[in-house]
Amino acid sequence: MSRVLLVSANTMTGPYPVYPLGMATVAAALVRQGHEVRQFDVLTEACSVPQLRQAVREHAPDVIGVSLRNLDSADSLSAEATWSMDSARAFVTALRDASSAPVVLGGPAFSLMPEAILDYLQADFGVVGEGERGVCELVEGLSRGRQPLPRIIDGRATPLAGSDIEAPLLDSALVRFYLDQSGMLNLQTKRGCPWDCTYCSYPGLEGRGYRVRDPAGVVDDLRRMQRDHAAESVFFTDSVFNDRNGHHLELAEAMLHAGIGIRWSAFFRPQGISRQDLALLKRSGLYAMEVGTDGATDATLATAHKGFSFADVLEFDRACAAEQVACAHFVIFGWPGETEASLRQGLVNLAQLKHGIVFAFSGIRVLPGTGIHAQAIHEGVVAAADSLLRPVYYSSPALDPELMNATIVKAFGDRRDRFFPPSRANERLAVLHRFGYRGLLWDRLIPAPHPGRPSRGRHDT
Ligand code: B12
Repeated sequence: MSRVLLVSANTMTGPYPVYPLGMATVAAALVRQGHEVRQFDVLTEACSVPQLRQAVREHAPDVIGVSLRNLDSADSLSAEATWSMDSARAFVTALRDASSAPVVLGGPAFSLMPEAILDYLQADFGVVGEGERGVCELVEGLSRGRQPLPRIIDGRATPLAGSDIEAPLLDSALVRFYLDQSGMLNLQTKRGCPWDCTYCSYPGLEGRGYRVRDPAGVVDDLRRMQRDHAAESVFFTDSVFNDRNGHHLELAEAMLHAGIGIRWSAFFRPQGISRQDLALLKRSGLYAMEVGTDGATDATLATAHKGFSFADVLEFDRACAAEQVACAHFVIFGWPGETEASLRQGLVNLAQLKHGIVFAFSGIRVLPGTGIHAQAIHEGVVAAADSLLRPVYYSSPALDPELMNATIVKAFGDRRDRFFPPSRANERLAVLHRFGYRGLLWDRLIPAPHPGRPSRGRHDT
């Protein structure tokens, strides 16, 4: 048995503070193997280095694991200000000062550029991709003095079956903090993403094949969240919730059958979802959808390899309006080949969305191994050897970024349901938060229906 201190180093609070689910999942795997685990979240401790040192003194760990969730905001207009690797380095330095235990890194940010982050943070080991097996292997190897241990273990090499995905080990003190801050917990119902969107890191992080959890297991976790923590709302963190095989519908049926009654939200793909599907999902507790629309014209959707057209997006919008489910479209401008004409067409297209909020991004965060990365190297935007640790953005050379940004600002005007840059929404959400509202909050910004249209009903969060 080893003593393991896990540290979530995430300091970001926008759009709301997110429960450190990765750390909780790794904690569950370690506890199952008989290790003694303490979970420390820098955010709940006001990012205080002295508190971190005290946790090290109290727990006297044999191994320290640090979970790295975000590199930066992935929004070109706020990325530098939100770059998280310096604060993560300060936490690792503090851990090293306070303890001689080896430091193991993991988490989605780490997995995107492991070598560069391991070097920058001066840590000892890292696990890329899913962490359950890798972290247990390392902790056991270290306790047995096994030599040499690999500096980086690739957790994706031997992926867990869906049925073996751990239920997270939630920490009551952390749960209280996050329920107070955001009113919501989170849970993963499957891993993997089969889509091929050119900018996206998700298939690289979780693999391309779906690995689905048994709906009964998910229902058990939800029940535990209700029973032990009085949770009323949850975000399913799957890369894309509506999968082609209908697992999401089976899960909705299971939640309904079990009478769970928890309110939930997730990421959706705006395609292949009928009104009946939406009605079922809504009956099971769905109240709002975050939609990976990404492109605003057929041309940019094709460049992004989204596999759907803007007509699909409009059909999805109509279904959401008819079923009264709030949705937020995340849209990027600046795709390869984007011109002033395609930008203007995209803005006209977005104006046709009657029911949803739009968050628009300017340029695309270049992440290793993505199609946009190859394009950026090809166009000389980045050197092939660039680690991409510091935020780098791709934006079409055929469109001046300042003109693009000014055109988006003008098109959105003072609409309450259009946000550019996306960080503008955080200010609005913070106001709602101060008034005591909890939840996603953007769903409260959808304008009331016009007279003569059917009423939407309230989306209580
Ligand atoms: C769901 C999600 C969201 C939801 C979260 C909702 C919620 N209530 O939880 C929302 C929409 C709010 C969101 C927001 C943001 N997100 Co997000 N999100 C995700 C997503 C899809 C899943 C994250 C998740 O929970 N996975 C499930 C858990 C169980 O997995 P995990 O954390 O990866 O943990 C596993 C491993 O990483 C590893 N591990 C984790 N910790 C540790 C520790 C150790 C020691 C070890 C060994 C292993 C290990 O083991 C775990 C179990 O296998 C990922 C992409 C992806 N597919 O991973 C992006 C992702 C994490 N998000 C990202 C970003 C950028 C953001 C935002 C900054 C965007 C923005 N501008 O608002 C914000 C930040 C929010 C915040 N306050 O921190 C980036 C982060 C990397 C980067 N580019 O910087 C990702 C990777 C997507 C991307 N663009 O590449 N996000």
